[in-house]
Amino acid sequence: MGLLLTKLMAVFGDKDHKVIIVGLDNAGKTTILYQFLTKETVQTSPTIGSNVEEISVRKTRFLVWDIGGQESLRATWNSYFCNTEIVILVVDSTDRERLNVTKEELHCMLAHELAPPHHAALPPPPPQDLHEAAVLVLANKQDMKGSMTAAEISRSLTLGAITARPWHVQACCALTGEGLPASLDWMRSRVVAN
Ligand code: G3D
Repeated sequence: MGLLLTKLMAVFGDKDHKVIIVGLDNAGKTTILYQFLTKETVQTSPTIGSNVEEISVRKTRFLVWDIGGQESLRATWNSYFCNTEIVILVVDSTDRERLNVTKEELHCMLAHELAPPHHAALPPPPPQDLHEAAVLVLANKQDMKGSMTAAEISRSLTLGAITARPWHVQACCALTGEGLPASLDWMRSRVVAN
């Protein structure tokens, strides 16, 4: 009964689902978030803060946190992990040189564990790591000549090694929005499935 109720609540939009967007600087994170917000099929709410936006996809609401990708900010990524259901990793598909850095950041992030303080008399606190988060990799800038395919990026990031959580790679172009509706559909299907 509880599971059924949870699924119904996801379908009918009773809950916000937390999403974080990560990726190296210049990958296209901000452009993608802007595209999500301007798609006709997506209803939006006014900006909540400078880096968090609410996106509603057929009554499923996502709170999307755009986290800066510069090297100095990457150390702060883990402070956003708590309760995250989906991690969107944006990759500049033309940036072959830094794909290895992206790979390291991704696997380091997924391995991150933070044991919150727990008192025996209290119920256990929610997990603070990305234990239950699904991963969506956006192979962005597909419009550019020589860009790597989604399959190449998947291989280079060794996504096949991720076995404990759902993941998906989507080719896209943030400038035209191509590939983004399919991404939102996948995100929705993940949270409804849970
Ligand atoms: P970030 O938020 O990850 O740092 P931005 O990245 O969204 O600021 O994008 C960085 C640059 O890449 C921007 O160019 C943006 O227009 C461009 N860009 C983003 N997505 C695409 C895409 O799909 N195709 C192409 N060709 N360019 C893209 P500027 O020139 O403003 O720095």
